[in-house]
Amino acid sequence: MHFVHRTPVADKTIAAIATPPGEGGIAIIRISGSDAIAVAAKVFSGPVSRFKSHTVHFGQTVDDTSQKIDDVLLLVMRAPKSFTGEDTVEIHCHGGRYVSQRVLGAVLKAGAAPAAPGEFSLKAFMNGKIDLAQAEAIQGLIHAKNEYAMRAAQEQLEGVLSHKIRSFQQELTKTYAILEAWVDFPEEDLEFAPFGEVIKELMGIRDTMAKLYATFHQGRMIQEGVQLSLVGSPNVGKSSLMNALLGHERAIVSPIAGTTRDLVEDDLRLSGLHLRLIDTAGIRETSECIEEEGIKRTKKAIDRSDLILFVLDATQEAHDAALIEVMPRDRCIAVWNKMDLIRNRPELPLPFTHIVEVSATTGMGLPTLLETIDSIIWGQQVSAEKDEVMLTCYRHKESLAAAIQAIDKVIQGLQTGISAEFVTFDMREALVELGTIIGTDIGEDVLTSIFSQFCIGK
Ligand SMILES: Nc1nc2c(ncn2[C@@H]2O[C@H](COP(=O)(O)OP(=O)(O)OP(=O)(O)O)[C@@H](O)[C@H]2O)c(=O)[nH]1
Ligand SMILES: [Mg+2]
Repeated sequence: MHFVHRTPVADKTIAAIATPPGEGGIAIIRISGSDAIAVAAKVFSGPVSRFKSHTVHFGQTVDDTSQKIDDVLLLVMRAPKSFTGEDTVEIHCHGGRYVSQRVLGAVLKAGAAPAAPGEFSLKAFMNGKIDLAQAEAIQGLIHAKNEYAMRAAQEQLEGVLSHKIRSFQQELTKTYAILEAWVDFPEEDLEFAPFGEVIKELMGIRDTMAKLYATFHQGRMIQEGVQLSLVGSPNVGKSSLMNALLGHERAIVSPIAGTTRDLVEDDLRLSGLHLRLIDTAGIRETSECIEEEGIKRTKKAIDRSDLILFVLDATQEAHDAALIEVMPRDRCIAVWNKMDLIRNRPELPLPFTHIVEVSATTGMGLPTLLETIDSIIWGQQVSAEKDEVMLTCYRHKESLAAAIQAIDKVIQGLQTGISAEFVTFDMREALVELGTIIGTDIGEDVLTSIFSQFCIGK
């Protein structure tokens, strides 16, 4: 079993503009590698090689003809106390695109290679400063759209997820060793590890892993936002409700049934979360091709929605029973609209847990609707565990699922008395899958694909 990082890539001094493109107060050019100090010395007016680690210096950057480019601040961070674990120099220049490109140009001319996307983080990973899950958390942090996404990414960066994965690895390794002993000494009476105990232990670990797995849906919603679709028959007031929730006239509203033909999308923030609202075409039997296409899109939107507001017109007696039937019950709120026009809504039994009465016109009932949305997103079980570590990355989820599956096979194998060799094979599989999450057992191709999704300069 090898839980060690691979050997670092061939040492190469790299440089990139680490700040976003465009104009700003300052831009930062980052240089990392064993030649970082020497490269910086060639483009800076002061004696960089004599600068102490973690100090800041004012001076000028110059090109290879000693022409001044810009007044800058230069930061030196010597190995191993830097993000990458290598000698690192940061040059803070004025934030114009041209100025920063000129400084970077001088740095490259002085001997640094242009950094590939994510190469600084890759170096940090290769040098053992962070593991893979932590490296990915940096991306999560950069792309965080809300408070929860930021917190989840920070926890992952601090190693909370990695710690959990490592504890799974450690516990499974113990069992793996016992299984190996069974393979090597099948005739021995292994009293130190009764069969039933081993199975019980494995089931316990499996359950904890499954709990972590279950956080993915929540984690993804936090990370990417919640998709919320407004669905219903024509003219029930879906577009009106969309506009009322947004607080502005986003979608066209009219008394003509079939007004909305395409999906209309907009963003809404709700208690720190990012909601993607989608207004859809009213669903009804139709022979008109444009409307038919709209309805097809509506059905797709239902499939990819985290939550659906199923809107019903409270002034109508007849409702589409077939539509009610196909609504996914576990993620649907029935919304009786136009309650300003009548006193009591129809006595229609609906198969949904959440039923709310509103008026898109007067705004009545909207606060209750928002509270209901909020409570479903956070769910009873989740609000209690808001601080628990959460899976936010698809790659981690896939690996964890594969690990759980492998453990299931181990448990099954033990229960049916399959040969110990097969069981240890599956056990090894589970450990490898866990390893891929934090990067202890991972191929170069996977690494390249992960880090290439990073921004240049990170
Ligand atoms: N009185 C009242 N009228 C409403 C309310 N909500 C919507 N309406 C009216 O109902 C009609 C249809 O509203 P829309 O929002 O266009 O309905 P829709 O569900 O988007 O309709 P389609 O896009 O055709 O499927 C419009 O005339 C709205 O003004 C409400 O809460 N109260
Ligand atoms: Mg509409």
